[in-house]
Amino acid sequence: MNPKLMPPPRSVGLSVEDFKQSIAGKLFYTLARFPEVATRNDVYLAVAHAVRDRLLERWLATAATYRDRQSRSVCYLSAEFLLGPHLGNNLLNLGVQAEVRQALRELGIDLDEVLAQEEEPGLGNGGLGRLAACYLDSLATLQIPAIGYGIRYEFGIFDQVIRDGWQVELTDKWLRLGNPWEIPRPEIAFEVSLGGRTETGSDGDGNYRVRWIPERVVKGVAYDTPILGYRVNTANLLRLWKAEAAESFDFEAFNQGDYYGAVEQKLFSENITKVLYPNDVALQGKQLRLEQQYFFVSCSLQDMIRIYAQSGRSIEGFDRKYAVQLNDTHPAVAVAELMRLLVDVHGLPWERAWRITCNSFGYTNHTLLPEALEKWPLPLFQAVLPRHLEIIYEINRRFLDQVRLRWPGDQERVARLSLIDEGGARSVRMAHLACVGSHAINGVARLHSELLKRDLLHDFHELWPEKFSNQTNGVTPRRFLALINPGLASLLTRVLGDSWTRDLERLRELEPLAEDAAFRAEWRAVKRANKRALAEEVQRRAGVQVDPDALFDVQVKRIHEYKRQHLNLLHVAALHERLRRDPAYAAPARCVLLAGKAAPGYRLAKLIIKLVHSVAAAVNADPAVAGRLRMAFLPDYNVQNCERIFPAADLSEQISTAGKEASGTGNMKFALNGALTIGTLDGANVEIREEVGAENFFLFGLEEGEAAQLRRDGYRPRDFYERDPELRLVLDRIGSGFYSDGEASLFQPLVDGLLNEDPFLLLDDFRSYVDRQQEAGCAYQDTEGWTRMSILNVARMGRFSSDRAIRDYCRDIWQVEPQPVTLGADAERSR
Ligand code: F58
Repeated sequence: MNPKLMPPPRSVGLSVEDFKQSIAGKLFYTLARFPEVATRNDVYLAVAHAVRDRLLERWLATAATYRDRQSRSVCYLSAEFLLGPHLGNNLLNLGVQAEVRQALRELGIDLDEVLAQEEEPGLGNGGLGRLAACYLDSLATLQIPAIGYGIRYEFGIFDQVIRDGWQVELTDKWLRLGNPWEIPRPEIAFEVSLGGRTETGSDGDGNYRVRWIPERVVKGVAYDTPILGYRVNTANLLRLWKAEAAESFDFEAFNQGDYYGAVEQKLFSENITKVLYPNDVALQGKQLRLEQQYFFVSCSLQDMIRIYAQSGRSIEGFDRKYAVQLNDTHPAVAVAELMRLLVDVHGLPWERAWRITCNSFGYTNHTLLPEALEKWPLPLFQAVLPRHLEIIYEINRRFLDQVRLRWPGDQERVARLSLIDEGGARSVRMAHLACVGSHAINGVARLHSELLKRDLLHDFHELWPEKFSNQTNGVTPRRFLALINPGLASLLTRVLGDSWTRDLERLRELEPLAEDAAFRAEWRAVKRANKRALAEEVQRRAGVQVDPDALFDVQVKRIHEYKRQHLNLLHVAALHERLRRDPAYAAPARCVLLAGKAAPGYRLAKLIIKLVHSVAAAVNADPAVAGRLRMAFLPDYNVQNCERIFPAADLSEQISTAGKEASGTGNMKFALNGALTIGTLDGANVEIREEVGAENFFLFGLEEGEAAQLRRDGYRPRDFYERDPELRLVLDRIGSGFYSDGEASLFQPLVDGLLNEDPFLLLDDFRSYVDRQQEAGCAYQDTEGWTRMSILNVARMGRFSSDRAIRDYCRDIWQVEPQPVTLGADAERSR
């Protein structure tokens, strides 16, 4: 760069005065607004742009550092990144919260109002997308060269509103008021082919070549968002692709002057990145979804090759330059696409291309549920990606030769391992493609990784045990503690210093303080203030008044049968009845809170939301339990709304059927904010309980092995109903219209499902759950004891930082090293 064109350092300084000047300047020169007519959104945009300038400086320095050092980089391929609001997080990571608050105060503006103005990018469904966002935060904080690659959906996860207790979905128009955090890069664009057919022939040297003659071509344009690490100069890149019509595609020739046809083509092209599929588990084989996956994967791989080519090195070193991680199977078509690029486009022989491909990829599995495993019907795959299907057949042919060598004559094994499912309607198994094309395969919690090896990927594990590892999930302590719980954060910093934000194991030094009565009182005061803030929000957003001194019993996550929100409801109904019958019943006042979205086509999940509202209405209106039991559903659970929830919870509900939740990450966010867990031995709960100590965790329910045994023996849920009068009473009530103004049929499908099949074993676990809930209630009444447990929970959560997870990925799978970034001397001086 011409040094005369460098921005003057003061324009990106970090003092109060610098920010005042920048914000006023942005309002005028970027947004073209006089202060008198500026709306709240204008002010938000001005602040965001001022902060973004500071990120850009670090981002450019980071890019220059990586380029000069030719660093090995992580490329994290994910169809979802659930980032949450940027502004607050960037202020925290930049270390300028106080300065910007002060600058705004001097300008007569309240920072909290500005923060509330931001519309979050909801480009993910839940845990998987949020994990990707936590990992980006940790990669930048640990100064690891990394690029996140994904899709710039025009409409993210729908907004949830509740009408008459039912979920209604509204489109998420998150870009409506502009997105100041992204930088469009029209010059970084790639063509992506779709459909058509292939032709074989030979090149000038007589080599066999395949040519793909596509039916359609779309263009992917890069939109970049800087991801700043915590108190470091590293700002990594999140590059999301938007689909546009390809200019080079000759519409005139194809459409013979059909102008409207050409415009229609444009619309079809843009459709690819229009909307996020809002399903959290069950996948439908929709053509557009396959197109989305291929589109972003192809753009990303072409971009990696472009960046690498700038170093002037040969494509053969691709796998030394990049560690490419597949976040579940959604980007797994990358295995075939990299082969196509290396063989068809760059002319490498198959064997060399295959070695590069396998060395490059790692695959993370996030689910064991059969309905979530991606399979594409062959005719659909053939229609969208004809060349890739050929490549997959060739990968499969060579792979199955290996299988036959290892297990001669074992035809069943061959059928089980094949990339093609031949049973019924034939389909491509994406998890198998990911396993065969990766050198590393991991689950996301210890139990999950064991079950992967034992069940879902058993044959792959027998074949390649060395590929498998476990990488237990983690969450970023910056957003999920420092940012959302400033009260607790400042207490921690006062007693531990501030290093815990980067070294979460430091929390262990809290342990002795659990015995300090004065500290416990401070701890409670923080929790109490957080509960008061949540109580106000519950009143405002759900219209339910709750007492901040009650036990806050909270379950927030996607609504799904395996997560068993309805088990929670069975407990509430049981507790309701106990309190009605026995006014002296020994239990603290309890406030049960739920939140979460249901997939729009998932009828039973939507019925569970309706039941939450119906039970809440009955409980909240019953004078017999006034002041003792309350219940509310907070609509539109998202990253922003969780901010008030985790810091205020006393009891965290992690009650999935053992063996069904791969890890969970909400469980970590609650515990890190001082909630105790009531939970099953599922996902990462197992490891959380190990860390915090069995005596500080309310365990209930069958273990995974017992659940499997019960199913094998023939599970009869109705026996439990008949044997347990309390269970019978609550199920009868739900099924008889007690909670639905006498409309008995409303919840009948739910009750029938439980009595006849109960695939998630609620009725079996009900008794132990209710008993543990009662214990938790009693424990809460021992205020000092509860506080002690809360402190110990937080003190022992260090392991669940996403920093630990990322360090482990770097060591075990990626082999990448930190590359610290320094800012130019001028910029350093302006700090
Ligand atoms: C989640 N998966 C797991 N999938 O359910 C959870 O246990 C785990 O903690 C988390 O991943 C992170 O590892 C999940 O969120 C999705 O949302 C997919 C989105 C795309 C369609 C299929 C589900």
